Amino acid sequence: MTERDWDALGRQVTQWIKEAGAQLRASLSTPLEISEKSAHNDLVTNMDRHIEKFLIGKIRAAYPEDRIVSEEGFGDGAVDTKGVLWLLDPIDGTLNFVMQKRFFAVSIGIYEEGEGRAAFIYDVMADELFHCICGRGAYQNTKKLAALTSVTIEDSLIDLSATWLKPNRLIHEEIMTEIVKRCSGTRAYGAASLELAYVAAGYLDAYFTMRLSPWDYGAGLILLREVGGSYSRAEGQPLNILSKTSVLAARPGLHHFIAEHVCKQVQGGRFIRELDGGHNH
Ligand code: 2AM
Ligand code: CA
Repeated sequence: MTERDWDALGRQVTQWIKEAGAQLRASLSTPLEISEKSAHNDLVTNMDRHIEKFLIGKIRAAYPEDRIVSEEGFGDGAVDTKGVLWLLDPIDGTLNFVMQKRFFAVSIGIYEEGEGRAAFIYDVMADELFHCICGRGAYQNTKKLAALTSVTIEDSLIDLSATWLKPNRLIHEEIMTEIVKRCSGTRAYGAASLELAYVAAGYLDAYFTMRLSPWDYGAGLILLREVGGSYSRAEGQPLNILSKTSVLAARPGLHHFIAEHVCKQVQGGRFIRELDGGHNH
């Protein structure tokens, strides 16, 4: 196996992702074709499919041996992490794309033999690219991100959707109540890749969600690790990058604190149900 030129790959992917972003911005002034997937708020548009095909075309032409796991199903749908694996979401935050026309991203995470190697998360409307080649530091456009330091629960800003605080089938609605009461504030943006990038950039101290797929978190977790952040499933167990899973991502000490809190709640009889159904294709 020849060693890959990751710097060259970084330049290529940056160019592709910005081109995808330009197409997405242009599409906002034309009518979108929108259809529902699993629910009325789980949408897919013609642009999700178009951008996925566009990026897969570029990846396949440059790296024909690599495999791709992507949301709209034009990838390979890998069942293992052998070789180089691209986790690709053409539009992360499709509901935002459709309803707000902002705060959505193109997300690309690249793993080699299961290890994160490079990540690219492009906030299309802000023209802001969070990126890293592992071992060389993480960046927000040209600004290098600082290593994450610790914070107390009282001084933390936590990203948590209200979905997980009302009755639902995945988590007892009161598990996070104490955390919400003690922290400085909560936020929810509706685009997992950007929310993970915000934890990596220190804009948020933690992100907690019960239901993400590999293409949603693949790039974000790589970026987070590069700045010394921690991540796991909700109760702190290691996360398998090909599974549908809960994700808890945070500054290191805070991650431990929240995971421990969740464990105690579960031991006290409150439930968590992991989807863990593997990827969709
Ligand atoms: P998506 O826009 O690519 O579907 C919304 O809180 C965040 O969770 C988005 O990043 C969204 O990604 C992701 N998500 C994953 N599975 C979802 C689902 N079944 N319904 C809604 N959002 C989902
Ligand atoms: Ca998507």
